[in-house]
Amino acid sequence: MEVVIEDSRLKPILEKVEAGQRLSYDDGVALYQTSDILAVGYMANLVRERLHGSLTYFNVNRHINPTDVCVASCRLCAFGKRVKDPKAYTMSLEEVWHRAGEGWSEAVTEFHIVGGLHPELTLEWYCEMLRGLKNRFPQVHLKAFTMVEVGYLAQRAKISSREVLERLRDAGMDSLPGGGAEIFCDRVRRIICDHKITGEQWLETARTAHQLGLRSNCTMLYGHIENEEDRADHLVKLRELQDETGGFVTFIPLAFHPDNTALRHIPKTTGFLDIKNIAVARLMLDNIPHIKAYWVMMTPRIAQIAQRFGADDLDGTIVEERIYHDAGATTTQGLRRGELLQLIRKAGRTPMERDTLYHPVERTEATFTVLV
Ligand code: V47
Repeated sequence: MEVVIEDSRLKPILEKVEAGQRLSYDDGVALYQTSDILAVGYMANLVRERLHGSLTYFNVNRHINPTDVCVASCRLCAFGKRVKDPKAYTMSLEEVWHRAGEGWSEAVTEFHIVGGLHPELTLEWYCEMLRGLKNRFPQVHLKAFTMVEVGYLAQRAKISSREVLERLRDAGMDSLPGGGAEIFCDRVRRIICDHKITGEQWLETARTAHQLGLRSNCTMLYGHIENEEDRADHLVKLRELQDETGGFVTFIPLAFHPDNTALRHIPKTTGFLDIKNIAVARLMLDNIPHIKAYWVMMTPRIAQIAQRFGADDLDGTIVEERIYHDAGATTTQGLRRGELLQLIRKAGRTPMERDTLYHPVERTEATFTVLV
């Protein structure tokens, strides 16, 4: 098929994509700089269809955020609260277990568990939470704790991140979500999240998790004060680690939501930038199997279009989302399984329900079987 390329800088990139060759950091910058979204999308779709054909994956999951108390006070975040803030909350273990059971009729296959950096909750408390969830919901995959939470628990318990990961794994943690990576560039990190672990530490913790046999996701926060070079650098660093460990399952580009944050003067991202980030990620991350268009963050409408611009996943039913809604997300809190199916089918894609590690899930009414 003859592709119309408006931006001549993209021609050598198209040749590489057609030949299945790896793109360079400079190619990444050029892709971020161009306005030729159709050419970028054409290339990303080519790669996406090579990998996944017409399938779009989704899962039936539930988010659980046990606490919003956080010592980090990141400028990018509207979710974290000071321990003395009257609006802050921390669930008891019983509440976490009870909350997990709500919405059970949809036969959840994954709990996605993340929270703030609480100065008093101990590693043992988190292990108890995981054990309690596994006892009550043995068939549900526990995708829990960002690399940032792992780093903080290690600091507080005065043990290594490796030991924390081992303890959490032994208590029932099955994999880790991709949050907290933000953008690896120190200059930007100092402004948007200066009290968090460094980019290097995030990568090192992910490396350790993968060495222990745990899989994880990865993310990049865009649309704040980063530039195109910072984004290309972030993707190349993830790609390098993936060459080494093979432990990343899915990449999720996260659009910055400014409301109620210390960076509220920054305008919201546009649909154009959101789609571009999906497509460039698909092209640069040739060794990460899945690119997720997280519908909460990009809206179901844009996440649906993204299925033709490089994405092969929409995330899941979620049920109750706090991090983005505290920062001004206007999307609904959760979607029903049927709504996800409809979005995917109307994009001309074939829906495939998956578990966290992309095993197909087969359903009869409210029961399910993971086909391993
Ligand atoms: O770690 C925080 C980001 C992340 C804001 O692994 C913000 O499957 C935008 O990581 N505006 C949490 N972003 C979400 C996340 C995630 C979501 C869905 C699926 C998966 C997965 C992971 O959201 C945080 C931080 O990077 N974040 N505040 C904000 N105001």
